Amino acid sequence: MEFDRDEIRIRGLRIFAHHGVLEEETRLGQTFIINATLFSSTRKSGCGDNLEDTVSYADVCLFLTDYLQKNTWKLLEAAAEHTCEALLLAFPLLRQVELEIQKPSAPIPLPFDTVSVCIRRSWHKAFVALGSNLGDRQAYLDGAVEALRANPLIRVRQVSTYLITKPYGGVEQRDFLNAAMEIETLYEPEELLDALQAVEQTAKRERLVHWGPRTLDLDILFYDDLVLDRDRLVIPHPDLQNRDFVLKPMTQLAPRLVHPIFNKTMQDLLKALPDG
Ligand code: PH2
Ligand code: MG
Ligand code: MG
Repeated sequence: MEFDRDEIRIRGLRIFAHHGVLEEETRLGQTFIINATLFSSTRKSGCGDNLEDTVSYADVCLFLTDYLQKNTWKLLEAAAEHTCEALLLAFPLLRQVELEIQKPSAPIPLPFDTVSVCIRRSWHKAFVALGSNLGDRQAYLDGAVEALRANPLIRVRQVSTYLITKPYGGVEQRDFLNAAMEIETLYEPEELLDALQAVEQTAKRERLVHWGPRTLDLDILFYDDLVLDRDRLVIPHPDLQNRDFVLKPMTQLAPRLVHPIFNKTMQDLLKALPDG
């Protein structure tokens, strides 16, 4: 990870394509100029001198040309967004990409050099808590892991063991089965929440009692080292430091992961619990 800030740079790649809002742009086409910065560790390929250990800039140029010629978008924003995602999915060693798409012949009746959109997109590391205390609890957790594995924008890296835990929070209910998982994702935090809630829905999750029984509960614990407080979503999960059913599986997955607010590792937070 330390060397993921290494950069492989592509400058001035010219691609004739058909993106644009105006009808004549999509009909006639024009030249687009691409600048791309590929963030990927070059340590291994630098020391070993093997092409298989790096992202080939030639392959990326061919991919960009093919992808931007096969598709048409009205907006440069859409072309850039889709192209970044396609690159990050197609090149496994690519952690992050910065992509600029210039349109030097854009239909603007004024003298100008170029217009462009430049965006940066990357894989994010997140941890998700899983819980169930209704029906076939193991089948609900298995199904959730499977559903997330099937989503191309999520890569499941690790799943903890499943733990039977006493209900926490004062509501009388059946014991839970709990776990945690480490993922990499191209989703932004709220998009990840939407994806998790869609999986909860497939388990027929009904929100009847706050903190009450549920077939499937999927909560975002951490997202990179982000601290976020929005109406729908608080990251890190605001109560995880009090929950052994979260800290135990997290200690399996990432014992030395540091909580970005408390500055304590998962194993230290677990030890600090009353019966930890
Ligand atoms: N989830 C809750 C409330 N209480 N208790 C356990 N043991 N496990 C849970 O996942 C859990 C809970 C609200 O999400
Ligand atoms: Mg929960
Ligand atoms: Mg929840």
